[in-house]
Amino acid sequence: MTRANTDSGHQPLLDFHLEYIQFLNESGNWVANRPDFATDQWLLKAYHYMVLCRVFDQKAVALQRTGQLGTFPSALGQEAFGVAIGLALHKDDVFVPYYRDHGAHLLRSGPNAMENLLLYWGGDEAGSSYGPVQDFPVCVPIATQITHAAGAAAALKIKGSEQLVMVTIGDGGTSKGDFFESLNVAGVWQLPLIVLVNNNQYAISVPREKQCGAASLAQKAIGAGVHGIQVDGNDVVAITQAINEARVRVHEHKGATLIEAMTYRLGDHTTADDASRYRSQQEVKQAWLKEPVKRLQSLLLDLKLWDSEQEKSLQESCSASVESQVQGYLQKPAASPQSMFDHLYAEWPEAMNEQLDMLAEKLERINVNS
Ligand SMILES: Cc1ncc(C[n+]2csc(CCOP(=O)(O)OP(=O)(O)O)c2C)c(N)n1
Repeated sequence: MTRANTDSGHQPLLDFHLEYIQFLNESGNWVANRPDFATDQWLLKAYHYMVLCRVFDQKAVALQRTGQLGTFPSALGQEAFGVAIGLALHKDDVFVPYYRDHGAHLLRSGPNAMENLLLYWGGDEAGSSYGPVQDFPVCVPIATQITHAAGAAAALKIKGSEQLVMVTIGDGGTSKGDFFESLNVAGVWQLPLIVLVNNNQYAISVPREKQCGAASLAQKAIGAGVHGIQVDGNDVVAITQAINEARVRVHEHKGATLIEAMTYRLGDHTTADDASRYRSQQEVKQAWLKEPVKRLQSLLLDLKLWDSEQEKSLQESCSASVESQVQGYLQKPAASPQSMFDHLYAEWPEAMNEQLDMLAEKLERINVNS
């Protein structure tokens, strides 16, 4: 019988620690050495796209409110999250997004990114056809995208490719089996995968502390044998640094990284939600003090890279480019219901004909009754 050599008989089995990354505090001051990638030009580009994301977001919500768009999930307050992805990903990486990554699409999905996003959220599957061909479409079913991402990462590894996969997921998504299964396989197979969690503190009305009893979501990595880290998700520099470090780990064949980005969802969950029913105004007011756009603007002002004239002209140019893409979207004829099948398969499986027939029958019934 083995006896522990401590009085209580208890010895530590393993020790773990988790790091937290922050470069810019709430006031936009450096709290760590400015990393090399964060040049003046890089900071200005990040700010430009974060402002564009916010202007686009506001317009998309207005379109929904006036009956010109379907349900829309605002990214208000999470602009640094999406924009950091867009800035940090390389062209040949595989991006597997969830549904709140507008900032990433603006940078990654070509000049018609906003028009395509609006088409998608307007119910036209053609809007899913954008950006680098290896990227996956927006995923609304919670956490299913992470199984696809793990599969894609496994395929790349088997092929001996140097490419990596980045998948995004919400805090709520990390409570699902799909998440644990994918992370588990990522650990066992040392997959070239970066899992970026947008911990915006709510899964619709369920606050973070009612979703998971652990002190952080990053520590879920430990159980899977994957590297885990938490970052300030309102700090575009910190998220980018974490993604860059995760890329190095992949290249050094150290496998996957789970990054938990601490954000806050300043808007409703979607346009079908009313967040004032489950959280206080005071809480939201506090969260506005940490928001990412103002934080980066404060830094730019401090660095004398920005002034009120530049702000005015940026706001005007963002509004103009959003407006022109909105016109492109509004002028497209509405897609037929049958078109939802158009972008599903490279080769049409015969078994799907039954569903096509069911839809045709349904449409005929609607037409007869109207
Ligand atoms: C499989 C599945 N179950 C339920 C839903 C309904 N649903 C839509 S969003 C959501 C909450 C997701 O919260 P979280 O993962 O934290 O992401 P967030 O929306 O906050 O960015 C749920 C349950 C869904 N889309 N898919």
